[in-house]
Amino acid sequence: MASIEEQILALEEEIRSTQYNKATQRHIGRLRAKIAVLRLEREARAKGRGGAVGYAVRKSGHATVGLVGYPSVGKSTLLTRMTAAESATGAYDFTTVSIIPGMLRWRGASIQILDMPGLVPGAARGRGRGREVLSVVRSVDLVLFLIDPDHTNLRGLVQELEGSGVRLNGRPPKIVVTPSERGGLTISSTVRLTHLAGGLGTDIAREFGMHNGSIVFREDATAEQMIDALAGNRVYIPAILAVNKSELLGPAERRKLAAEMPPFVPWFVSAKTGEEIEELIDGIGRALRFLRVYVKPPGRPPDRDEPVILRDGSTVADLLDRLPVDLRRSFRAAQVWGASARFPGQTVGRDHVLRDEDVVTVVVARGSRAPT
Ligand SMILES: Nc1nc2c(ncn2[C@@H]2O[C@H](COP(=O)(O)OP(=O)(O)OP(=O)(O)O)[C@@H](O)[C@H]2O)c(=O)[nH]1
Ligand SMILES: [Mg+2]
Repeated sequence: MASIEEQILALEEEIRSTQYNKATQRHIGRLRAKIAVLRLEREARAKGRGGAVGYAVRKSGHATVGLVGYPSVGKSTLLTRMTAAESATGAYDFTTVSIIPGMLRWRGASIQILDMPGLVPGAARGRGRGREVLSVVRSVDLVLFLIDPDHTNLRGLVQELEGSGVRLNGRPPKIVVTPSERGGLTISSTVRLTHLAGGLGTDIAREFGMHNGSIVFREDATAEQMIDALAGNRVYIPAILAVNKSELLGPAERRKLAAEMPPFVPWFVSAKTGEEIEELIDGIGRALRFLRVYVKPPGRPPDRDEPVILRDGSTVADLLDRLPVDLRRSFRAAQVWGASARFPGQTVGRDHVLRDEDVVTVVVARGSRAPT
């Protein structure tokens, strides 16, 4: 019996050598599902051996960014340039043996940047501390890919991340999977499924050992998306790209490189000269989609100097988590002014989704002390 690794490689080779068309769609979809299942098994075994512990990285700040790139592209030098961290840099590969955090301030938010060991091809299979690095990548809020003129294979980096269950710049598919003990399998959808026709949906569920329960599609999902929903351990992380050592590149070389990178639009930076570093920091800040929310004590103007920094999609409940505990306990409602309010001073509950620059007053239960 071939090892898990050999089985995965054989299936990947089979996919590569099969022409994709209507006749082979179902077969290829099933092969993809088999690979996904084998990868889950590989992860489970690595965990059993204690191989996927990863680094203990203490997160701090309002968001965490992971610097991902091949060895020697200048990750550590860039981190030092952007932050106050002292990260070892050297002319040799693999100077970073552990993960070095640095801190960055951007419009009132503090952003933690993690300098990680360079990724090598095969990282997802555990090469060169790859598994540890990838387990940290899974926990970041933004991936900053860094390439340089000698290491331009962005696709290779993306594939290592994808292979470990990271989905870049995407969102979870609208598929609800509910396994059960018996009763058979029902697959239903609110839209026509054009990618999973001809029994492929059932085949994929079978590969995952799902014979009972329901799978409901709320979008015209691909086989890959269905596999993601069934695997269940996917993380969805935004990503941006910078090209380091850009002082070595002329305008024509930059244009040529940029043309290979879509959908990414790279920043051309130089950790050595400082070129475009401020612009990159600004790009990082914007990609993290922070919200600044101002708390307004009743009957007084909002505190414009000290916004509460939240992330896009945050609710009143997330805001309360940042406020003193007695406010959280005696919370009765919130009043909101700004982009998220239907009218100024709208009364909302904990689930209300806030927007940037909102002003919020916490209304406390009668008898509690008014917030100060
Ligand atoms: N020309 C040029 N060299 C740079 C630049 N940034 C870094 N370097 C050099 O590139 C080499 C590698 O830099 P590091 O910062 O150690 O690279 P790294 O990506 O952290 O490497 P690992 O930690 O081994 O993965 C060093 O010799 C740096 O001086 C740059 O903008 N321009
Ligand atoms: Mg380094």
